Amino acid sequence: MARTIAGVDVLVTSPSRNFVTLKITTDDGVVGWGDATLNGRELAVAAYLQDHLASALVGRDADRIEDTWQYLYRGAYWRRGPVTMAAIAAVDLALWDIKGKALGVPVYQLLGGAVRDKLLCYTHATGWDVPELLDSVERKREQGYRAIRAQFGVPGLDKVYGVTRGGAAYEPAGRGGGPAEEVWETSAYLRHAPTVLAAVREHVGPELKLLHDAHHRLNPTEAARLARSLEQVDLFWLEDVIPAENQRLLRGVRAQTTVPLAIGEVFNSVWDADRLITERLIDYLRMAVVHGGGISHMRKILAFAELYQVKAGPHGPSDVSPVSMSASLHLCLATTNFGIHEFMGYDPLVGEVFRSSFRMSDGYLRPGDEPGLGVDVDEAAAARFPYVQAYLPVAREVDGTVKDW
Ligand code: CS2
Ligand code: MG
Repeated sequence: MARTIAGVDVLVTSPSRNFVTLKITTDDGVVGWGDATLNGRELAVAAYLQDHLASALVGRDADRIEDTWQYLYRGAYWRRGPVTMAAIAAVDLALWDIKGKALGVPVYQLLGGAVRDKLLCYTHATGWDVPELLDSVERKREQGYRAIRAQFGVPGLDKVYGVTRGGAAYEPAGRGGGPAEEVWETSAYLRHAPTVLAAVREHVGPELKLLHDAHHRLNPTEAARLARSLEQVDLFWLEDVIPAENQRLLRGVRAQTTVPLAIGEVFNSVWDADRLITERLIDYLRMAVVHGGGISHMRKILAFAELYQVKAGPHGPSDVSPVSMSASLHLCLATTNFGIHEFMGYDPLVGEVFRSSFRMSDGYLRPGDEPGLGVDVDEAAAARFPYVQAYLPVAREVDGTVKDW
């Protein structure tokens, strides 16, 4: 007797920041949770789910995860894109959660079982100047992190991606009102970055894994110049050196440097990365299960990437909810070509809504072992935090030209 989908509900909640969560309930009362959070465009995905998918899902066989994925992807006619793939991901994660709960096993066991005991993770250190950045790095080292991303201020600019002042936590989406605008100057950044990152490496010694995110801002020539200037810093990876739409442009950067390259957090299907993988233009693929169509699509992409020795380096900022964070950990625990997982941590308010069993200790993440994905959502608590319109910033060059943020 098939277990069928009886209820599909979308929760939009904002405990310190917005999250969109899908709740699927089966006819025998099993509840599965999926994440549909797309930072700055949350309501678009919520509408896609509640206005276009919910009614088509009710009555479907909840065990048919792959069939449902194909039904939502190929059956939509209009394919791919962050909104569509986040909506499909939410359904996919919820169905994997249901299957694990119904069978009494954690989802990683359904994916072939663990291939490792723990998952190396990295977190964010931020500082406007070198002393502040080094303080932030030290605080993260004291928490046990073995890998740390360093982001820093740029002389002459008053706002920079990933950087706060006074050690405050960084949340990119500004709440209320429209998108904030930030001025960016690549030449100032290129002059400054090598000095700061060399100072960090000098301070921490050779062991600590250091990462840096260029956040889509450079052209291939600038990216090659930056990478070459960082060769001696021994980065674990240099992230998003160029906007990723034109994958072929990375060939020039790859040919100029041996610094490991990571790209993909804005990707949402295998077609965004196929050339980067088959030409091995990247070392790490940054796609998150919530933005990459869920576990069902991501596990195929990572199996494909394994053939080219490209490893998973999943996106894991504050805007990837604990539901997809947990799903990603289950997937990565069962994935051989895993490299490192981003883990920014969450505001304490998030824990009032999402009760998750994954843990970070001594620089490694571990998912829980209870059936399903290991996250419970407190709907009453979620209702206490209504949606607050929030936008990611828009960047402009000094002359006013819009720039990749
Ligand atoms: C960043 C993110 O974590 C990262 O690597 O690129 O902070 C990104 O800016 C946000 O997830 C956008 O919502
Ligand atoms: Mg990034």
